[in-house]
Amino acid sequence: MIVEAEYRERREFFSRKLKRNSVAVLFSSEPKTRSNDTEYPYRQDSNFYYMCGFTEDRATLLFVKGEEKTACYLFVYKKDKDEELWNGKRLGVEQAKERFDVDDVFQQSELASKLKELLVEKKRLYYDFNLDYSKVKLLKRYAKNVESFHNAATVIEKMRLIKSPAEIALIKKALKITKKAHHRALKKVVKCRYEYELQAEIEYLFRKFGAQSDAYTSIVAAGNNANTLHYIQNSAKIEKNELILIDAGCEYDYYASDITRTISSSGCFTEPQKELYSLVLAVEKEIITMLKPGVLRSDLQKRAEFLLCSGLVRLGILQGSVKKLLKKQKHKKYYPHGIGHWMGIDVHDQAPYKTSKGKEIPLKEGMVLTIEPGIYIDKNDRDVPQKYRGIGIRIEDDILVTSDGYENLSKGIKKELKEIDSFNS
Ligand SMILES: [Mn+2]
Repeated sequence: MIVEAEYRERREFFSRKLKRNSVAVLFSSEPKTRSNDTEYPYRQDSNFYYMCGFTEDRATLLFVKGEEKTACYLFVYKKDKDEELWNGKRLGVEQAKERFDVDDVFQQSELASKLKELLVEKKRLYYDFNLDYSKVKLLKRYAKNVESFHNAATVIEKMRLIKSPAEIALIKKALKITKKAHHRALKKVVKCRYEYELQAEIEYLFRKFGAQSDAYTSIVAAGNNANTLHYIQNSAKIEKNELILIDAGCEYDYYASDITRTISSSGCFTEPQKELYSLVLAVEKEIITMLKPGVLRSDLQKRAEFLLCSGLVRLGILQGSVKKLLKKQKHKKYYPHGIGHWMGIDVHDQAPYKTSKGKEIPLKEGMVLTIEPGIYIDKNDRDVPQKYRGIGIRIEDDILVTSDGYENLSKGIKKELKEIDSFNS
């Protein structure tokens, strides 16, 4: 759990980053219609959540900075008996005043007049440049005297790069549940006839152990389906002796986990499957050991590509000198994606990879990223020995960068061949 004192610290840090004579506005996300009068489950805007932890819609955070001091106001939707009958209790102004350590709390209906009053005298306006057009229009209507516009999201997303101990604890909690789910998949796989049955086994455990949802749509891809990188239909029949790529992680209290394991439908790997799997696993393990402060993600990418390409040559999938193959990007056909991404409130955490000057940001203590090499060989790829066709493998873990190295937060989710091969026999 993240306590109010930590949210307050974040708001104070954000305030210090604001230029003098400015207003910053952060909106809650809009409910999204699924059809007619039915909505998708509501999820708070990630940056808004990061700044206050408030999960209601129709809320706004407003920062007003003068020459030095900054005031922070929260706007919340009013308590309304009729609305609460349908959609549940709201906090309302009075309780929000008790819960949030802000300078004042108002009703959301007062926002427009407050903005109008404040923006007459302030020169700078911060808001999320990805904001819905309707809200941008509202802001611009009152911003006639504003001289410059700044992206509030850029400031917050930079803060989100480094995770606090409380955030890491939540990611660990999410991973604890995700671990159980992947182990259940391993146990149930031979009994599942369709990909969705396996998906159900995994997601059953997400909910059973209190995760609010998945952190992204689960990928359960049997056989050649694993070669479609974002395969989410999960509708195909599972055949005997196929590998099944499972990319699934739960979200717990707004924090993601992101784990991929590749297991066998029959519980036993064939020789060619073992060869490819061992290669991907060896690469994944070596890249993880490289993690420490100062390292660049592009170095990890290069090393992973070198190792995978060398392995593909060794197995006779690529021919020629590794150096030349890499130069001509021949390996990209079998490993077309990145080595990993930031993770946190979002599974692909909205945090920068480069500085404002375009320089790559090196790893620092407190960052959390995934490491996820893979090999994908299409069933119709005639350039590859028959025995390897139709196999897609990815192995992914979630890693915390520590002061002198790394901590594998998803350690213990089985991935060694001896742990997952013949698991059922
Ligand atoms: Mn990932």
